[in-house]
Amino acid sequence: MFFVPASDGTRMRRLSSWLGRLTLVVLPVLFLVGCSETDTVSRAPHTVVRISERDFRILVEPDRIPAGDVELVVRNQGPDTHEPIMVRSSRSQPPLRRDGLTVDEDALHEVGAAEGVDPHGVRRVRLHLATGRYELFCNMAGHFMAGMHGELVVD
Ligand SMILES: [Cu+2]
Repeated sequence: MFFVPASDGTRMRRLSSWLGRLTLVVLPVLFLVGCSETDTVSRAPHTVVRISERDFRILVEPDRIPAGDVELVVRNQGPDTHEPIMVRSSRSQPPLRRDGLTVDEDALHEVGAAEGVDPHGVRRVRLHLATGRYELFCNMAGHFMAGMHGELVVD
């Protein structure tokens, strides 16, 4: 019969607790490295626009940029999944679908989208934007009405 002496069990517990602590230290470091790397992913000349999503608003920074190549860095900081869509801005309020909860994207001039950005997820969308006004909104049911929209002006 084989049995593990008590001291080995203790050693294993100590090892696993040490590994647990190491994971706690290493993971945030990897996360930070990952973030800083993703912010400098491409060296091609383009304007980076940070789009931060929370429940329920969208922050666009900067909200005024020159025309040309653009990289939208969409960061979901809320607990819900979001689906930001960028359209050419019109003077009127975007039309709603029959459900009354989502915007009728098909009736708009969509220029880009990041579908289903999970909580704490980051999505990058490369676009070439001409001069004009663009509207960003989340088209998950009810999110637009709850305030998830923002504007980007391209000069
Ligand atoms: Cu949303």
